[in-house]
Amino acid sequence: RIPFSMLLAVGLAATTAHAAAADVPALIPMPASLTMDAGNFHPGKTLHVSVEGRLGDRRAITALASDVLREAWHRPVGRATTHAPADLRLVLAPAAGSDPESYTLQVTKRGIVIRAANDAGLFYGLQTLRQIATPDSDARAGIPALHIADQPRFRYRGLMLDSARHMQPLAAIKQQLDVMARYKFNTFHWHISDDQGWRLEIKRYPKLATISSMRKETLVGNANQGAKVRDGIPYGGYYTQAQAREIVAYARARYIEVIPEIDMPGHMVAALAAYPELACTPGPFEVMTTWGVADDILCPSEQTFQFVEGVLTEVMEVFPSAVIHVGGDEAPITRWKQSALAQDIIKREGLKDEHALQGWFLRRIEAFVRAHGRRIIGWDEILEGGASQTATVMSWRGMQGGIEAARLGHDVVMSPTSYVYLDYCQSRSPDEPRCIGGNLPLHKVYDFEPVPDGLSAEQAAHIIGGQGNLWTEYLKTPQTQQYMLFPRSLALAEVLWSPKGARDWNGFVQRLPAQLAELDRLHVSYRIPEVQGL
Ligand code: TNX
Repeated sequence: RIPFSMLLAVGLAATTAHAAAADVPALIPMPASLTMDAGNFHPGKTLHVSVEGRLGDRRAITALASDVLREAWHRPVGRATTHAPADLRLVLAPAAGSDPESYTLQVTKRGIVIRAANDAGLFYGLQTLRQIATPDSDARAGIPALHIADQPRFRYRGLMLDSARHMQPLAAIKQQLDVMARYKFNTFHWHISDDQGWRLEIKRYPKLATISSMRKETLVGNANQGAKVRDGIPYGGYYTQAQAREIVAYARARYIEVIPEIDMPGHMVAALAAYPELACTPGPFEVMTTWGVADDILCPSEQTFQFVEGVLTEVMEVFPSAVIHVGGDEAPITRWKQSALAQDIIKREGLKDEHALQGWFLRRIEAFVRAHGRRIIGWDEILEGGASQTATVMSWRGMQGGIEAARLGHDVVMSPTSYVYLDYCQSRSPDEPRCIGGNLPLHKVYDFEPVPDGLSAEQAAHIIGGQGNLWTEYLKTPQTQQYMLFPRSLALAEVLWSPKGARDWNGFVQRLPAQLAELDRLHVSYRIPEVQGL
């Protein structure tokens, strides 16, 4: 066999690569290094697993290993003994790699060994093994001998789900987390508040659940385009704190951190509907049934700070994430210009204008969050009013915000509309679910490069990763949401995990069918992409 690394190096013509492809497993994301060796490993009648070293959660890792083997070959799995040597060895070796998510995976005729410095590495090694020893595969064929040494390119590999515009049953969120783990995503950004609905129970502010979570009718049109579609069917719901904790635990068991977002000071109309005293004008307000950018935002009063701090206190109790997302996007200054209270603060604090006031507002919130041992992350607008250096910037209006932020020394997550807005259209076909606009076919997501040219090495190191965003204005069901998510998130998975030099569209397309089959097994919907051979 030809070492796979050689195939990459010489960039063989597609036909030749195809001849070797029979043995090269269809891995997504492609590991940092993969070499094919001679021979195969054949599973015996019973499969034995050994665990060496002090794992953080030995039971969970062992259970996952057994599942992977059992799903692949449907043979009993037991613990290795002196009489029954291990077919799969999981070895925790502190020196195995410096990256906390790295691992090595070796398959020889005698068996499989996964080595890592900690549980996360073993977990990712097992995800890779699952793609090599695919479920329900032919045990007689076995799996090819190979050697993988792998680690992620980026430490932040995220997907955002908007549960505000339309919410999802817990089972659908868990299913998404299952798929994310298989493709080595490690961050789930959960957008749980917006103009069109507030989705988390807050005990201090019970009307967020009773009033802010309910809207009068369906959400169809963009307010800015004057759409008015009335169907009179109420829509609503929220997650209890217990349910949110369930999601956090489910994600954590898959090495995924949940970052909650409470969007402020804009995108707050649903909260204002319940607590109009937080606005600059008397109201009343209604939970919005159109989407877009609303003029009504939080007024920077002491009452507002009390509200936000109360909400964030409960949010931090439920979500243990190191960072809390505080939004910061699309907050028009219209109301603050007209507000005596806002103008007084501007004068008192010697601020330049309303944008500086938004900076002041968010810095105050940030100080609160930091006093609780966490940091904030916000959309790139947070730069406009001046954000403190410990704030991470999520660059969505293109890459420029992220570039500026990296130059200023902020950590940056790149999430530009043009490459990773998964609510954007995948084609112009009338069969598509209704999409927001843009044009974001699979290959464009695959072309996403999170680290732009022109940054120094130190600045580039501030780009900690990237994220795909699924906004759900038009996506009502888990099925249509999955259609938008897959397979585009698989392209993103490879962008965020694999080395830049391993990026290979033709190779990705060849590996994709095996992974679409995996999505089928998981009963996950996806769009069949228009690429040759599918
Ligand atoms: C902009 S991205 C928004 C969202 C919308 C999205 C639609 C961002 C920070 N704000 O409120 O859902 O566009 O693509």
